Amino acid sequence: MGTALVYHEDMTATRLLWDDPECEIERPERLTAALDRLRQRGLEQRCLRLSAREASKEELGLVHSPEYVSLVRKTQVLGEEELQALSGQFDAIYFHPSTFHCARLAAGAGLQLVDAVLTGAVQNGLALVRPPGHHSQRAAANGFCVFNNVAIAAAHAKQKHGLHRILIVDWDVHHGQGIQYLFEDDPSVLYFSWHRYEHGRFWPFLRESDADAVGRGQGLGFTVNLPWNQPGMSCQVGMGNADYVAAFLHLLLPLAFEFDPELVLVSAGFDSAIGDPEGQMQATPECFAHLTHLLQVLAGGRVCAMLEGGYHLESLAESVCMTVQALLGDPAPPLSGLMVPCQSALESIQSARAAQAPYWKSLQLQDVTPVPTSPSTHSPEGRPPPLLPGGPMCKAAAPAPAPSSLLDQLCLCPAPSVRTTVALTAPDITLVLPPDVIQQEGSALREETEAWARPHESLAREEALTALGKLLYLLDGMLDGQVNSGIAATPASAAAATLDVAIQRGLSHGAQRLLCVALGQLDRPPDLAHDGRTLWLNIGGKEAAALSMFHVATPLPVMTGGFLSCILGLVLPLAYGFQPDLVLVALGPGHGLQGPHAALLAAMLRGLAGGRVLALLEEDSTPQLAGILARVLRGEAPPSLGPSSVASPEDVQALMYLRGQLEPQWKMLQVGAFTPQK
Ligand code: X5A
Ligand code: ZN
Repeated sequence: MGTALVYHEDMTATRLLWDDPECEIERPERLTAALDRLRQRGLEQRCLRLSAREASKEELGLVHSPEYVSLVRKTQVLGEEELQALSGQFDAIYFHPSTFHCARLAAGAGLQLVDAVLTGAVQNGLALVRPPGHHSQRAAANGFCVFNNVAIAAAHAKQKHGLHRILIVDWDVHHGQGIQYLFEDDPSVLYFSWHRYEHGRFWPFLRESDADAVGRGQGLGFTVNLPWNQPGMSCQVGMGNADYVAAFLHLLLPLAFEFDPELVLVSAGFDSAIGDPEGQMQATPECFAHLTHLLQVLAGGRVCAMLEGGYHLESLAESVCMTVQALLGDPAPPLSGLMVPCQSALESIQSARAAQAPYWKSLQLQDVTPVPTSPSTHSPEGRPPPLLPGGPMCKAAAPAPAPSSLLDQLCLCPAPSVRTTVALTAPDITLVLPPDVIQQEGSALREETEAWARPHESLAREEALTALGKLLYLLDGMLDGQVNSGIAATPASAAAATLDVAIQRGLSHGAQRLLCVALGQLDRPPDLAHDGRTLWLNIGGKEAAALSMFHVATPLPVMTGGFLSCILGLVLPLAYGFQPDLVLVALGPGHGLQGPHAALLAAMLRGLAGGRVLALLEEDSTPQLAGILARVLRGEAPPSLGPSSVASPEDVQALMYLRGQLEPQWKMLQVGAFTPQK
């Protein structure tokens, strides 16, 4: 569907005309550096270029007072001294004769982006703008911000497009207090901001930036603040990749899914990236690909990002590229560094969760349910006692229309750039693997397939052998980097054996760490080595059990809410902690997953291993299921799940139990600073 890039070179005009050490970092090169890098990387060329227009007086009036707008208008004709005097009336602000024009273009760029996305012209996009917006208030400029670009875009989306639920994610390192003030009593706008806070000792030094500011009146619970405080001994410098991902998994995303936004606006400041003089944080540019990727599972992928801060030109340019790459659907590069959130970050996440818990069902059960303790689980291999009764019954799948003909061909779809994907039933098949590559008697692949199949009785049949041959061909393509992800079909009777071979083959052909997410009745292959190279996660086990830190089983959650907490609270924290270089996701017998749930799982797992995800489906899966998986693996957004139900008490218990078992080894599972008692 496409990604818009909204820009106008006039926005490079505004600049600081006098000496002001606080403001000098907000300079024109910020835009040119970002744009040049996008061109160099060939990313700009892949976007739909839109030229920014000026926002009208009425549009600015959606959030600003007429008096303030005319005050800014008058700066066009002021001399340098008058400009400086007026600037001095605001905190961290400079005006330039071009400021009014630039600020109207910046706000207009956001409006064009929102219009392009909401009319369906594009799926998502980025507006590269100056001056930034999120500190600006109804009648005040603040923190380099003149008009509140993102707030105007949100108000416009409500007024002109009739939206009822808009999520604003402010990942700039400063608190967007301007956005908070404008929507604090409005339940139709959920505002999330993380920010350097240091217990109030960091600019803008506001009490209302703390986690206990949660909105007011009808808007209670629709303001979410995550203040980063001075990191302690465990992390000397600022927050890093693990802290950011943990904040998304354990705080933002549970609320966002419950909110079910129709549109996501991002106050995309990159002063939260490594190297920035303001933020002093540690997150690498790749992290912004992950954050963007994670947001794309919301609102049917309608994500509009608008530049806010970001003052280290190199870090800014790289981070902008990562964001645009993710918007284009390219897989995110793996995150570097140990994925262990620091203590101070966990404390912040915990206090924000506690402050929000009264307003969000997705946070309630989890934090009040005591963690079940188990007497015999001190050794990681020690089997915990059975805790839960049998998993929920899976609904029998509806009879599939003429399945074998659809799932019978293996199709390779080498897309441009990195996002090469293999699929079975994608509507846009570009290359079909000739069946004789696999079936030819005496061909190398045929012989290898037979060798792999030999130990498995269930792989003796010709159909099973052919399916295995296709899968191995596909897996090789992925391991050599020719294709990025894929879907392979297996006969139901051979699901376990095929998966077993896929794991062995992956490990013997270059995968260092292989994550296997097995849905339904699939047991861990008995001959699989316990060497820490494979993380086996079965969703659909009879009971929650952590047989080792690399062998985890949990029942299939019954409700959407339970499914989401399983993905966000268990699967992704383990996956991000493990840092696999290959992911297998197998929908085995009785997996019971509906298309949208399977799509969400696949879409989110695509954030791991550079998007190297191989999905194994049963041959008689519906073509709809195969199609939807093919699309998300190619980078399309999964459909939104709609309003989510609450997790069942059993699902919450299973999650809490596993968290208690696994937290000591898998630190990404932690949702708070206080480890549950053992
Ligand atoms: C948009 C933005 C920061 C202002 C910092 C003033 N503003 N010390 O990042
Ligand atoms: Zn900032």
